[in-house]
Amino acid sequence: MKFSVKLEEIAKAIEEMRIRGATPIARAAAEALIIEAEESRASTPDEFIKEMDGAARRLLSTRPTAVSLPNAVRFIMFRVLSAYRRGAGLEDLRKISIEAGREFLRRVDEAKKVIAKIGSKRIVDGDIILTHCNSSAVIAILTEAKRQGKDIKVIATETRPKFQGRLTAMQLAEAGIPVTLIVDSAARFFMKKVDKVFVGADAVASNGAVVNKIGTSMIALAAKEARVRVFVAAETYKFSPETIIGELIKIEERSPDEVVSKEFLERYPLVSVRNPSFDVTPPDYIDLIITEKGIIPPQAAYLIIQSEISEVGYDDYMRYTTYLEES
Ligand code: RI2
Repeated sequence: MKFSVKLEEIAKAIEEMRIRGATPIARAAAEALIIEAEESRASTPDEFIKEMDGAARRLLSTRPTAVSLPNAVRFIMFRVLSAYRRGAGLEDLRKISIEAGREFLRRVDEAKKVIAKIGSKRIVDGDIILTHCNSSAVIAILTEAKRQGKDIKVIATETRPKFQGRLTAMQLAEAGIPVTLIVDSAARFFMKKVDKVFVGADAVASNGAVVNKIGTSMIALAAKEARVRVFVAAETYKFSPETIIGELIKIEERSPDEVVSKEFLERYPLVSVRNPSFDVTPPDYIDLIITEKGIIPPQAAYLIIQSEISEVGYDDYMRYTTYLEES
């Protein structure tokens, strides 16, 4: 076996969406790599790297769209691989992996707090806010606004086919925020009553396009028509470095079983089902992106990616991806 049973369990949970949401997925990946390093029985640096690499690849194979996942893996693996190339010993490699994982988790938690603070400033007393799917970043912003004493109401789409909108409704209700749950196709019907749209992101491209739960782009379209502003809450680790060299973000397509039963499809062989999990909202339909580094217009996404990369240097940042492609 190339990696541990525990890592396989986490990978399966991500695949089956028992762990879901771009940030929880990234956190789980970092935690999985920490556990792998802590519990590794490798007896040489080569063995250790092989095991960590196997673990990283398994995690990367789980869900293709949320860029937070490869960014988490890359954050840890390029540090480990750089140390390996410098000739670090087994215990140093283990320590570096664990420390890098913990550092990533610290950044994630800090980013969430800062985004909640910055985002909540955009909400005023009496706002009716529409949200789609279940974004932990958006929930953090809304609950922070409530904590500040702002009287807000939320309209939450149920988010077919997995109904993550019900989670949103539950979480907001628990925070004391009144929520109206609507079917996805009612978004335009209610848009006249909405003051602001807040959604999360699974990935942000260098041109400011936002990849988020399927249906987001239709909501953004309806919001533009109704002159309602659209805010996207996205930590900087959701920005895709590959998009600056023209790579496209892969849109996950999930099983038809999430939409209709197997029996239905067997009974009607002429019926097929398509189930893309995400869509792309062009930058023209987004007013602002809220990151932990500040609020930016979508057109400034390129600068966020550049500053992320320049923290460590482009070559190092890309090294792990290149490494994967080479081997
Ligand atoms: P946070 C989710 O994807 C939704 O699309 C949500 O908007 C996005 O991740 C961001 O979530 P899925 O895993 O990182 O439900 O803000 O397919 O929690």
